Amino acid sequence: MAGEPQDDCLFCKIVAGHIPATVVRETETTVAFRDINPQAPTHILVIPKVHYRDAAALAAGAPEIAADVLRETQAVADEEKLDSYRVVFNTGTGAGQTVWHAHGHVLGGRGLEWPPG
Ligand code: D5M
Repeated sequence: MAGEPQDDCLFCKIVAGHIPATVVRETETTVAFRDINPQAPTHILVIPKVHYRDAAALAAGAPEIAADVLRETQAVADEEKLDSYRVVFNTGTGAGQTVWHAHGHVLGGRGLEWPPG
């Protein structure tokens, strides 16, 4: 069921503490941790504790938690002292989504080109 932890979900396992992660922030509804394969000096993932397959499903099913995730991207940027940064929600295989638990990438600490690849 949407929102319920999934046994086969990597990020649900991080939320449960069953897989280690470098957690930088945690709230009642979200966890932020460093990406294992960083694409910038700062590359942090902000995820909801509840399981939704992508950001759109999260926004539809739990809009208040989607707002929490967005607020946390700013909190992460503040903690990392980023005045410019990018938030990316890869949605769908063609966009590069590989983990099917909603997550926002916070990228910063270097110049970021536009358009992205
Ligand atoms: O982003 C999924 C991201 O998740 C990708 O940048 C790697 C990251 N990842 C995968 N496993 C881990 C663990 N164990 N810790 C931290 N980060 C991880 P996507 O947008 O789905 O491609």
